Amino acid sequence: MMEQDPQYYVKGVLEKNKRILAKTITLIESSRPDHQILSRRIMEALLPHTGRSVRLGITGIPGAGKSTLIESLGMFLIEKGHRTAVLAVDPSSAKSGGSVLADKTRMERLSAEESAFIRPSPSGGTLGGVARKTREAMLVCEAAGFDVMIIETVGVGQSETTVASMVDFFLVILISGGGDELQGIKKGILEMADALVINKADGENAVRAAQARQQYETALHLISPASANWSPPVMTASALEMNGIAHIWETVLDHRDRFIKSGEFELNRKKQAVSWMWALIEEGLKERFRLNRTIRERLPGLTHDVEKGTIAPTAAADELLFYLDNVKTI
Ligand SMILES: Nc1nc2c(ncn2[C@@H]2O[C@H](COP(=O)(O)OP(=O)(O)OP(=O)(O)O)[C@@H](O)[C@H]2O)c(=O)[nH]1
Ligand SMILES: [Mg+2]
Repeated sequence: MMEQDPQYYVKGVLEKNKRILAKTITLIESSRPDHQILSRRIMEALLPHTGRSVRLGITGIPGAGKSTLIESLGMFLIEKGHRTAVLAVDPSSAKSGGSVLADKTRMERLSAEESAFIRPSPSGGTLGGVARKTREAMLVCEAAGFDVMIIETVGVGQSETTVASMVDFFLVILISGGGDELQGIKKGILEMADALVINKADGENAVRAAQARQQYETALHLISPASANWSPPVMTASALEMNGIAHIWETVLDHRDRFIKSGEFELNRKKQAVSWMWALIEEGLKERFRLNRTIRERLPGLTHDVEKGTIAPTAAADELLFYLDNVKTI
C-alpha cells in the first residue's frame, strides 16, 4: 500500500504495528502541508478508536525521578497485562537540542518491552504546537491499543498546565530537600495535582521523605480541593527500589472509579475537548494573521508608527484585524 494513502497508516495503527505507529506520529509532527492533510484524514479515521485509555500526566522538577518512576510504573503495568505508552511535552527541546525522553538509557527496560511505546517530545516551536502534536500522538497510541498513556513534562514554566489539560489524573513528583520543603514549589502546581509523590524515599532519605510528606499534607489542607469527591493524597515512593508503585496505581484507579460514578470523568473529558478546540482556533487565527498578505505588508509600517506614537495601538490593531476579515489570504 502506498505511503501517501491514509489507509496504510490507519490499518497499521489499528493492527498495533509499532513501526507504523511511530511513522504516523512523525507525520503528525511534520509541518509540511501535504503531511498535514494526510494526518488529518488519518486522525478522522482513528478517532472512533480513541479515548479508552487511562491518561496520566506526570510532572516534577528536573532530577526528581520522573523517568525512573515512569519506567517502574510502566514495568509494573506491563506485568499486569497493560500496554503502556509514554509521551513527553518539552517545549524547550528545540532550543536545547535534547528532550525529556531523549535520554532513553533511563528507560532501557521499558523501551525493550513489546507492550511499551516511548516517544520523546516533538521538537519545535511554541508550547501550543507541541501540545497539539502530543495530544494527537496520544490519540494515535490509544487507537493502537495502548490502554495507559503517560505524559511526562518538566515542572518548569507553563507546560504543566498544558499537560494537566489533556489527562485524567495529574501526578506531581517531589523530593525532600531538607529544611523548608515548600520552597520553590509553585502553589499553582499543587492546585493542579490529583496526587503528590515524594520520591527517593529510600535509604537515609526515608525519614526526611516521611517528614516532607507531612509538610505537604498540611500545605494541601490550605487549598480547597477542586472536587468534593477527591482530596489529593501525598504518598512516598522509591522509583529506584520500586516501592510505592502499586499504591500510586491504586490511587489512580480509585480516583477514576469515583469520577466515573460522579460524572466528573465524562465532564472533564468534554471540557478538555472544548478547550482543545479553542486552542486550535486561537492557533489557526494566529496562523492566518501571519499568512495574510496585506497584513504582512502593513505590519512593519504600522509597528513603526505605533513605536513613534503617530498612531494609537488600538487604531493599528483595528486596521490589521480588518484585513483579516476583508482581504483574502496569500
Ligand atoms: N535514591 C533514589 N534515586 C532515584 C530515585 N528515582 C530516581 N533516582 C535517581 O535520580 C536521578 C534522576 O532521575 P530521573 O528519573 O532521570 O529524573 P527526571 O525527573 O526524569 O529528570 P529530568 O528528565 O532530567 O527532568 C537518577 O540518578 C536516578 O537514578 C529513587 O527513588 N531513589
Ligand atoms: Mg526524565
